[in-house]
Amino acid sequence: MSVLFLLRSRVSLAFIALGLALVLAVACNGDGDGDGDGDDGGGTTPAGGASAEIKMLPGITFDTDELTIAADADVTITADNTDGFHNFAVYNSRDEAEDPAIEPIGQTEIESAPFVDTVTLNLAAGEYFFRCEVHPSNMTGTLIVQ
Ligand SMILES: [Cu+2]
Repeated sequence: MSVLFLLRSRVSLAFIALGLALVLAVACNGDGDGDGDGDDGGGTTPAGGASAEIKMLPGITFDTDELTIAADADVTITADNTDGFHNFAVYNSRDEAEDPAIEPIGQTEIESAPFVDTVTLNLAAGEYFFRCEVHPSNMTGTLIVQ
């Protein structure tokens, strides 16, 4: 009788452990998806959607040099400055960015970390250029609109 009871409580414990493992697995998956979105250039459907995020990290760098967003839709890009003095500015091309007479299509405020700002764009499909206005040679990338 007591052996059976012990056995049962072991089984219950096993179920609880299994449940915890499942919860952990789901949590880890969530993280993985978040990372994949930025990297794989729109392979996953939610990525090329109505929002995107870029981070400014220690070392005068963005967390990615390639962002993918949806074409012909209002897309809000969040620039999360975690370190230093930066902004996020989008131009039609690198050439236009290097022409001091041409203003960016859109940009976030130049501000010291910690600072989060957004810029909303509505662009035709194509490849655009982004950079930090404070560090135009270190922090650059391609905005893919598709
Ligand atoms: Cu910068």
